Amino acid sequence: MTKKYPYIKYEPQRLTPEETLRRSGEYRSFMDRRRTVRHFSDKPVPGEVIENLIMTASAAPSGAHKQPWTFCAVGDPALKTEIRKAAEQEEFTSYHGRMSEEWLADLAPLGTDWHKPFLEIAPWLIIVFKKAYDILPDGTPRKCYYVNESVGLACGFLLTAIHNAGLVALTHTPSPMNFLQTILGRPENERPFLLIPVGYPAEEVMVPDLKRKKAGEVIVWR
Ligand code: IYR
Repeated sequence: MTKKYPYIKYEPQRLTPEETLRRSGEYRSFMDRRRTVRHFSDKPVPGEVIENLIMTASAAPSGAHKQPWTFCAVGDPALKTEIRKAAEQEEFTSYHGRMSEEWLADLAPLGTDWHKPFLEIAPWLIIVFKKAYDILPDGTPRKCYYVNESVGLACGFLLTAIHNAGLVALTHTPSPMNFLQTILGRPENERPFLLIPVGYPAEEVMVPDLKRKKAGEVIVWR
């Protein structure tokens, strides 16, 4: 069979039903232990680890396989300080008027405010950019599809990889975050999507006492 766009053979894992049940349960417990963490250690994390995490994220599916993402890995202390200053400026304005009373009340249990020390303490900041469109080497613009869905999936892969590596992360969304495009010198087609500090957890870590929804609240069987 000749095809214009040939397929290659794929060898998926083939598990017994027992293995499938066991592994799905183990992974459920493993992921249930993941928590968003705001208290980082400044213990270094090798760039090689960060590359592994990012390339795991980059293995996510994407619309028409456009892989419409760029991950900026920031380890330079001066750049982290610059990002912290700019983020805190925006966050100060948000917490003092831009966010609604309802929003502030919803955030109260999380104990967040405009101070963002983790942006300097965490050894790495991964800034995920989404590509609104692609630019070919000759400058021609090319469309990307389902960009938010694709980049959201990549971020999900990234968070699970971080958890699997014994590291912690925070999905931080300073808003608005156009300053990241400027500070990091990214091109016009790249828009900041998520800022993810990554590192080892601090000696003592406190997290809010949140409850996850039960199966009956999130699953509808038909
Ligand atoms: N971006 C702000 C506010 C914030 C918003 C949501 I929605 C959160 O779940 C947590 C925080 C901040 O990072 O503090």
